[in-house]
Amino acid sequence: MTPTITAFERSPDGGKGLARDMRVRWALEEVGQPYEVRYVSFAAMKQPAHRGRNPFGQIPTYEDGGLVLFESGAIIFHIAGRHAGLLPADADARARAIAWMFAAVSTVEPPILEFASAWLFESPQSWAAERMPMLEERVHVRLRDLSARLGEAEWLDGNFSAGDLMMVHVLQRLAPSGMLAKHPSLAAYVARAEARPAYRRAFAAQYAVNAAA
Ligand code: GTB
Repeated sequence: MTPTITAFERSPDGGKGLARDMRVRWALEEVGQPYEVRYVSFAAMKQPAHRGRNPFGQIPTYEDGGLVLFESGAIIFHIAGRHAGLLPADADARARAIAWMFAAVSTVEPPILEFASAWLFESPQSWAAERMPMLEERVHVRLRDLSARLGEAEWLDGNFSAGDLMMVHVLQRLAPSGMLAKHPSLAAYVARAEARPAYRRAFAAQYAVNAAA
């Protein structure tokens, strides 16, 4: 059965890969699984039909037969569990790759989201200029540690995995800020991932829809 995912009818970034359906498209491309996309407007996301897929009224979601999933990390974990290519066969290596998936969403992403939200929405506030350096430094702390662990390696733990996929997409959220450039090994890590054919196909698919809108 061909799975169906949901994505923004019109992505606020114009389809430049920042919305989280990109993670799911990318994972599906990595494993060679064709998929269909149901495009939803902001209004439709909050309607009962979509809340049945995601109680928080958000994208992405994933449907396959009777299975309906939300949360990009859970969706990627599900895809990686059912197809070869995103998680190692060796049990210990698999556990480490899964740890990187969690690290991406629960250790690295929170300060990035805090920073990105402040940058986008709080700048008119009188206190914003005082708060931003603190938020920026919290991001740099994580990036320095991640960069130290990555070292000269191509990927976080052996071959490219779902852990890299999640981490790269989390880091890409910093692209508009230019902060990643201060960590050249991470910038190169992201660029390596973006050069993957599966990433390029996923990006092109998301971009095409938004360019046509
Ligand atoms: N934890 C959930 C997951 O990982 O699946 C978070 C899902 C989520 O944040 N979804 C966002 C959403 O549906 C889209 S991805 N927002 C609509 C709403 O809440 O009403 C976040 C996102 C949106 C837009 C950009 N952008 O344009 O740059 C980047 C990221």
